[in-house]
Amino acid sequence: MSTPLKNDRLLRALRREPVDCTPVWLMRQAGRYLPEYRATRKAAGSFLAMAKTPELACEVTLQPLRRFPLDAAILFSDILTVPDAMGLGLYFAEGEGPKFERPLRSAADIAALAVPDMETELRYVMDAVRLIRRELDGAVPLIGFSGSPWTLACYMVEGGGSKEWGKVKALALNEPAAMHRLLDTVTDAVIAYLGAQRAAGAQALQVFDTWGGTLSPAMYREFSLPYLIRIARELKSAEVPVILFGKGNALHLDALFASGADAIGVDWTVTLEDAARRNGGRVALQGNLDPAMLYGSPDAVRAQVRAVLDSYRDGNGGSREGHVFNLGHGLSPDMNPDHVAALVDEVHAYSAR
Ligand code: 1CP
Repeated sequence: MSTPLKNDRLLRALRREPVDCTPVWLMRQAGRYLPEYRATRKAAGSFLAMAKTPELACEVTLQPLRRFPLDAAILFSDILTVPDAMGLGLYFAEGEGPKFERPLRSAADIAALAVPDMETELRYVMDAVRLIRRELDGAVPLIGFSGSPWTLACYMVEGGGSKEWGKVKALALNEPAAMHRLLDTVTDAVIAYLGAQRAAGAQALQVFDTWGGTLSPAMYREFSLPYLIRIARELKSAEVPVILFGKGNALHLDALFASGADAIGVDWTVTLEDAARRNGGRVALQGNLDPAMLYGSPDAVRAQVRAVLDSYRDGNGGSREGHVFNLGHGLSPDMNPDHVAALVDEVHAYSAR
């Protein structure tokens, strides 16, 4: 368990310590853009069978690392495992994305929710973390993750993905006490879930607030931010850094920098120069290449990578320390693995000091 890391760039950058080059990992680095992922998924029969079988989750976690010299592995799982374990019944309708059999429909549904037991109901996740750590054998750190309370509540109330998130926003407006009760229970579950992943061997933790940016500023400050802050504070530790990623969080960076998290992940709607300047060296920054840039040629991808690296340096007093390179959101199934290879190579080559 305590094998020293052969590559600790990610953890050093998250602590804002010097590194030989900027570390890089990619959101959804395991996924359908890789033919080997599609083959494993086909053999498993479904996404959920893959996620719930530790050997398969381990296999797909390691697939992108065999292709690219990435500086971290991210647990292959999903944010919706937690509501599934809370009894909502996660399933995937073919070609439709995740859905719940029993979405939350009333204050009574919310009052009946309980924090699941991590080593029974979510044991398959913890077993996957332990197995991946063993298989990685210290090559790179393993990142564990969870959805943010607001983002999980979105799916739990809607029963699936949505364009408008009308049901969950109506609940927040019409029954704010019930909404806060839901967010409180989910926050307890997220803290227990991330704490259990850490105990099982996760070496960094990321919270995905994918839908926080759909809220108006006042609603974000009421329904997303306070719960992110509670997670960051309660999981604060010297060894295992916490990254808060939020799509569309640019408006709230000052509050996030003061949240207690070790690092803030940003999307591409803010320049890293601006974000780094506002940060003033308080936390590490992660991001923020627009994933659509991967549709460009490998040379175009390389130029965009250099621009992101330089933007961070320009806002950080001329220094590249404290930056973890990533996309501003996840890779898509139709992206070309050769372009991903160019991205990873350029990050390391151009940022080498
Ligand atoms: O068909 C398939 O093979 C399933 C596609 C898929 C994959 C590859 C889903 C269903 N989940 C995942 C894996 C996944 N999900 C990871 C693996 C680790 C990695 O990054 O390599 C992670 C971190 C997630 C997290 C996740 N799931 C988020 C937050 C991050 C983000 O992308 O914003 C969200 C919102 C989900 C919900 C979800 N699960 C799956 C899909 C297709 C979705 C999105 C649905 C929607 O758009 O509402």
